[in-house]
Amino acid sequence: MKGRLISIEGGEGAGKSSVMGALRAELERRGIEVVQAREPGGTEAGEAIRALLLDPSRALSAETELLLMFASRAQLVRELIVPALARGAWVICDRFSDASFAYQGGGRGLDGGTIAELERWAAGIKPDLTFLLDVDVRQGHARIAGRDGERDRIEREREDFFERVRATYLQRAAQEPQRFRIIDAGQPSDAVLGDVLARLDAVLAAWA
Ligand code: Z5A
Repeated sequence: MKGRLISIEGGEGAGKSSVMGALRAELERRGIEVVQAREPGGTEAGEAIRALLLDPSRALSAETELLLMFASRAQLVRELIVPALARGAWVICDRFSDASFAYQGGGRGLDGGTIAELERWAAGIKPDLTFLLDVDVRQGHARIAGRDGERDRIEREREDFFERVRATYLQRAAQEPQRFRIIDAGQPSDAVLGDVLARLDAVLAAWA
């Protein structure tokens, strides 16, 4: 593969949207073709799966939820990510497989070995670089509390669920320090974006 895959992870209200925008602008400034995606979703089939996954009126088992996350991912990888990487584009993805380890593994308590097997079989690729936007659960929640519209199926989970999600993300980052960059996302936006771009600069220098 000629391109690179960069994922952005974190809990609710971590600020992934603005980080995605800043990364895209910086990479394009350097003359790199950027393709942006989100999970679950990012393809026509994936967006249909997303609607099912987030619909608060659905009662899904944890196993169904996990399989649907990977169904969406399998489609995204084959339809969008691999073709983009093959032609040399860089893909920045709002969440990838680490989210399944964090939410379905840490949050729901599903077996990490099963998730790793699905990652190998259904996704087949891992990000080259992952920014983990780490924010206190209550602080992140407060940021999105004022949003219009009802909360989706996963946002309705209790605080302890999101504490386990956060802990699992941090555990994964500790296990793979060469891939992860942990960003203190509790800071004001300007500081968060500054940290992300500084870390990106260092990684690009190492990859050059
Ligand atoms: N999920 C899963 O369970 N398993 C999987 O494998 C995958 C996903 C791939 C996707 O829904 C849900 O699916 C998600 C995980 C689960 N569920 N949850 N909960 P989504 O894409 O709709 O949800 P999200 O990814 O959590 O998005 P979010 O809550 O919107 O988070 P965000 O994108 O990081 O937030 P934001 O839109 O960038 O910022 C939120 C607000 O905070 C906004 O008003 C900003 O202006 C404000 N903000 C951001 N940064 C700051 C700072 N630094 N200071 C002050 N205010 C800030």
